[in-house]
Amino acid sequence: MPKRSRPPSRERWSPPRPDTPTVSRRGALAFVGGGSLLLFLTTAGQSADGLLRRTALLAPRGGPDPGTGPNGFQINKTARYAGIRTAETSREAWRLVVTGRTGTVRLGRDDLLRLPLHSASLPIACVEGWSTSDQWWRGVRLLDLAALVGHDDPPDVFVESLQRRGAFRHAALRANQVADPRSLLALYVNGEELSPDHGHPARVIVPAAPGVLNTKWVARMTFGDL
Ligand SMILES: Nc1nc2c(c(=O)[nH]1)N[C@H]1C(S)=C(S)[C@@H](COP(=O)(O)O)O[C@H]1N2
Ligand SMILES: [Mo]
Repeated sequence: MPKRSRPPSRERWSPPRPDTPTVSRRGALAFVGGGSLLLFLTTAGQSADGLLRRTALLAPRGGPDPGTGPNGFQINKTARYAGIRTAETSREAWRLVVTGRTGTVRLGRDDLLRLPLHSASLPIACVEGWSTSDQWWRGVRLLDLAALVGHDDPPDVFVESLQRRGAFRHAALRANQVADPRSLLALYVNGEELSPDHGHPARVIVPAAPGVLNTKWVARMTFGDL
């Protein structure tokens, strides 16, 4: 186990949080369509989320319909919930700080776009019990970012978000996850730039891993045991 890795199951130990507004909620509301049940659902606060997740039949999850939401599929935490400010995600302000064996590089969005871009069709599978169908991601391979800082043989990576608080603001990926050519720092999904709620300007997407490892609003990546 790498020093800083966090077991994915940690998600289950954390207290319930209000996922406001989740797409499941919106999907459910669209279905319910009005009346007192709607009022109850919108005012019940934290507990409503669990309730709505159990009424999963109301909000398509998985299967051919990826649900509704920005970029065409559902979200977990919104940018607003995570306290992400547009001033820090703008093209001018945002820099990805990548550290590894040979030092640190700072890459703006335009720098990333000059690197080879690759696509991968991958779902998001949350351990809370929902998953999307495959989404079409496009971005820079994690193994290419590792190579930029001197790791031709990809090591573990510790990924940190712009998000300042919350258990999911960082994640550790194992070397084999970094080495997978489908593992991306995604800049686009489904042919569009990532929406703020899906992690603009950049997020991690890796195959066959719990959604909690797909860190949104990435600010920093540290390769290897430093
Ligand atoms: N920074 C950050 N990244 C995050 C999270 C978060 O709360 N903060 N939630 C994670 C979890 S638990 C899941 S399931 C996915 C959901 O991605 P989506 O909201 O784009 O569907 O994002 C992951 N990345
Ligand atoms: Mo999740």
